[in-house]
Amino acid sequence: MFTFDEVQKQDPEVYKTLIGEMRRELEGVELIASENYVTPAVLQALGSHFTNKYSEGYPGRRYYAGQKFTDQVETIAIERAKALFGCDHANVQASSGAAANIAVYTAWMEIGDTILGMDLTHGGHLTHGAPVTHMAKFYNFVRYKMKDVETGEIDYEGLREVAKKEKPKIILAGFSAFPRTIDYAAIKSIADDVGAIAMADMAHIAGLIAAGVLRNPFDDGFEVFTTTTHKTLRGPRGALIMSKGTVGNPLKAPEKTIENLPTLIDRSIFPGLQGGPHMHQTAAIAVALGEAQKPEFKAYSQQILKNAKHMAQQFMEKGCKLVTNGTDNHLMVMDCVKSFGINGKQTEEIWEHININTSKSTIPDDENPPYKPSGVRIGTPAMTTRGMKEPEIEKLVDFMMKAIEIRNDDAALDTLKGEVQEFCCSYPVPAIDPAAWET
Ligand code: DSN
Repeated sequence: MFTFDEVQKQDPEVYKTLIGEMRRELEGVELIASENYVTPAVLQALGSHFTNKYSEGYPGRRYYAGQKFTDQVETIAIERAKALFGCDHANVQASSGAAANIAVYTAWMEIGDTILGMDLTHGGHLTHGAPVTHMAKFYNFVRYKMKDVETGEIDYEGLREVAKKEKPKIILAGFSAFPRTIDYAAIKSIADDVGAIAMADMAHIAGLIAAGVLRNPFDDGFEVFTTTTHKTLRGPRGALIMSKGTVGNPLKAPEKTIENLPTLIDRSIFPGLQGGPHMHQTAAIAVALGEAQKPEFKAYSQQILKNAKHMAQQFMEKGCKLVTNGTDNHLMVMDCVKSFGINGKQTEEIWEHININTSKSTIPDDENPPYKPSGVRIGTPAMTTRGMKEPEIEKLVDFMMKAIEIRNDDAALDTLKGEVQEFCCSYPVPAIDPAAWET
């Protein structure tokens, strides 16, 4: 059993929050597309003594003494990432996804350079140039969109024309709320046409790519691939930056060539952006990448996709409107205004009332603001980790549709919440045992 007995003795105030979170996770349904539950092994590595260590630099070239085991564990993480994704180099030190993306931008571009990325309301990510980010002040982000929001098709020929006009240094393929597949070969050919590098931010689907159930952008010639490690990859919070090229001496600033990308990226993370890497996080990433190499992870990833497709189908059969009318990956975006006549925030709150967590989301060219957008994003990775398959997915959809129907009756919602709780408690969460709070 995973316990916090030392925290309990020393700090009851914090202990209450740790137990509260464990209990919330077990008693609720997690449909936030970017969340997952780590295994006990990942959690133990994350809680390890590596948190005590400063390790600026990279294996074999550190600025502090005492790096025998940090070097070993970071090398394990790097080699596993390279083997899983099929690349020449992996940097495993970025503290999270935003830092990973910023490190690539600063490695490859000069201030004022242009980057093409997907529009936020069409599924792109904040770090792909949303005007509220600091990066949007330093670089010229030009956004592209879906050509047809009913199918999710991207206008690649339109993108080629924009690229010819804007002359970007990077063309970015990636998303946090796009339910369809991207034609990486088309993006790569546009990048080649205009002398840009092709960069993939696969944070949401990296686990599915590692498992071989979704296409790998490296197979279409992409030069750089960033991802967080805590979504479908089911590791701790953290990130990977992977690239083509040859690792050089990180102490010397190299020329900006594709061959030098590994060194440019390593230098961009440290000393460019971060100081001491989080070695406990690196150890946990190494463990998670080891798990992702196992056949069970492929079966898990296949089931994520089946569950998402089934859930999308169920919602649509019940009259809900999904952006692009379905999904090819682990997530879907529901237009709540069209489905229920209420916005995404209201929908999220109704489902939260019955212990089902989703995340409000903009829909393409949303007329509503991001804090009260028209949609909700729903994903299946976490509940698939708990062993749910198609029949359980149907039950979840029934709970959600029922909640919408009885949304104005708090007492009825409370009763439904009890049913949800009872249902999901029979699907264990790794490393959570009710005995932790029952004793
Ligand atoms: N917050 C993550 C997500 O939910 O997609 C991405 O940064």
